[in-house]
Amino acid sequence: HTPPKPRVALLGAPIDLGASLRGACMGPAALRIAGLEEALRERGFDVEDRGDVAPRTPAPQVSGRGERARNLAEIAAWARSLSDAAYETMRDGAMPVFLGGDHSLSMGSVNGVARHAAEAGRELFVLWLDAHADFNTPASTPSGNMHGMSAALLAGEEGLEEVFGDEPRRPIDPANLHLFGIRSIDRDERNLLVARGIDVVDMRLIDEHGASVLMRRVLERVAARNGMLHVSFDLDALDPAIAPGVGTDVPGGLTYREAHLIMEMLHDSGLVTSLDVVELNPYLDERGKSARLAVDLVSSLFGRQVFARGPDNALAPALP
Ligand code: B3U
Ligand code: MN
Ligand code: MN
Repeated sequence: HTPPKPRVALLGAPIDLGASLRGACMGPAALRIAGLEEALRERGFDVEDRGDVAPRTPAPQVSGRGERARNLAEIAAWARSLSDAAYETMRDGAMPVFLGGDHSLSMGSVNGVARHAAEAGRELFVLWLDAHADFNTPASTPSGNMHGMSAALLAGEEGLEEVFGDEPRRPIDPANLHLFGIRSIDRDERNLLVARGIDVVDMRLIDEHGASVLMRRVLERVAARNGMLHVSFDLDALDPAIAPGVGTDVPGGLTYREAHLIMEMLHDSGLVTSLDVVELNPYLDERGKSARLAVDLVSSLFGRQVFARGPDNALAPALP
């Protein structure tokens, strides 16, 4: 008999008030039009598109921080409903894939995943693929944009208590946050990253050592601790030449080949239990190029490959 197909739930989060430029609210629609659901079905998954998550009504007691945390009440309304959606999806045994939307959505998605992991007695790890560290707080931010604060909130930094208010907030262990692909950090943000000892794999490290060595280092750590792995994939981690459809592009990003390798290694690890695909801005894209690449990369993460790899994949194939 055949084992049951793994279940994947697609959840749209059309949110763009966390960014400076509008347009990422069209991201979920573009990912759907680019064929995400069909691509996953082709990989043998039981895919359910749950449509877009509805945000809560913004709570009046969320006072807002003006220019220090722009649109705080709206972001909080999204974070609370996304947290519940992530938690409930995982509790019901499906793998949630969040379609963004700007990166502030991960405040909700990862918080919900962390709630589930805690209940299941499993340790949660987060791989944050991004050009930016997203480790600002209202005190450090130069822009007030909340998509630049999501990793900080998730790692338990202060100043964003109003996002969840009295609702369950479950920070992740800062030692389990792995930033990857980074090449743009603000001054005070850098100081905070250093003070907290966050693992930052910047492009210099990737250039010197290669993406595979640095990925294996993370994957081995997660596997050794029987962890769950959430991947938060900001498309601006990719080089803007291959993914122009993002609001804050930074040159010198991951190449097409590096990005696919990362996704293939994630698949082979068998460790990924939830995913965000964020910051796709179709208003800035070029004829669907970034949306299609995103779907391609997610296909790799879900197992599409040219040739199956064995468990000894860390070694180059032996010659006779
Ligand atoms: N670090 C800057 C820029 C930024 C962060 N995330 C994105 N842009 N996408 C900030 O505004 O916090
Ligand atoms: Mn980001
Ligand atoms: Mn980014």
